Amino acid sequence: MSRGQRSWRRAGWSLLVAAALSCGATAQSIDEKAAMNGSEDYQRAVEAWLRGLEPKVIGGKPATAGQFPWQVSLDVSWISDLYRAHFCGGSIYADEWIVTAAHCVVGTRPQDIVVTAGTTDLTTAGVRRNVKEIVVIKGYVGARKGKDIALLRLFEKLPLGPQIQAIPLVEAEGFEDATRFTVTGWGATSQGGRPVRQLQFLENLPHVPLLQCNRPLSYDGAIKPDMVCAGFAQGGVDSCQGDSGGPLTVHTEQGERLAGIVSWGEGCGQPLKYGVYTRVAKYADWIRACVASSLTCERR
Ligand code: 4AZ
Repeated sequence: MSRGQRSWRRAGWSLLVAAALSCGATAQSIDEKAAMNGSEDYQRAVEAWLRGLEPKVIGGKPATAGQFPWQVSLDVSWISDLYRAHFCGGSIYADEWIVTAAHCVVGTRPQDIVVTAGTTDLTTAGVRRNVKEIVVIKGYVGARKGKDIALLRLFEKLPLGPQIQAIPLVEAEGFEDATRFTVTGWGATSQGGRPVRQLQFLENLPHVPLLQCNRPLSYDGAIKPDMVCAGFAQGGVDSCQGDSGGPLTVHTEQGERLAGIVSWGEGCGQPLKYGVYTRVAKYADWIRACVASSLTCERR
């Protein structure tokens, strides 16, 4: 490597470290001076650690039956292999209403989707329901532009019980810096991987304030106020493809509350590329209006 290349690399590397440090998530465990200097091998080791070591995402754990009774799977209705049919997640808002991401269902007809509730294992049928109506919010154009929210009205009510429960929406639109979320899904456990059979959960996922998520090395201003970011600066732990539409929850004194919907991100588990979620509290009035009268709420 030439001297010039080396100093360029060093500058880029310093930026990465500076960005990671200013993100705070690694600040307690990183020695700033030591990370910026040191031999190339030293730097390589720190860099590998900062980058999360493995491109493996989620780093989640398998859920037990009834642990996330609001989680549903959206399945392609005409694929009989339940595992292969899974294409997105969703959350039970009420016995006949599912909250999901607009990007999961836009351009899809109700008869193309079946909702599976009451199981953590995709290969176990649980309770299945056809969809009567898909309500995509007015103004939705693409997940990266925001408004990534939709509702599914089921043909028949779900039988609420220990394994099937609705989750209330979080009331506050904002979150403390120290908020920790939980995300669940059957999505890929590695970037580009296949969905998994057993529902996975990831807890203690740090909230990432909008200002931080909008920094140049993260999303450089693309994060809108109706999005929430969550994850670690060093990456390695994240939601991924197949988790979309599913719940990001927060623990409150009253119990678990729906805080977000898995929406998008650049890759999965990449350093500084946090997971991006729909900020559900911004749409609480819209959801209530649709549930009261789906024909008159603002829909696409
Ligand atoms: C996706 O492609 C996707 N890391 C969902 C979530 C994330 C990235 C991609 C967040 O559906």
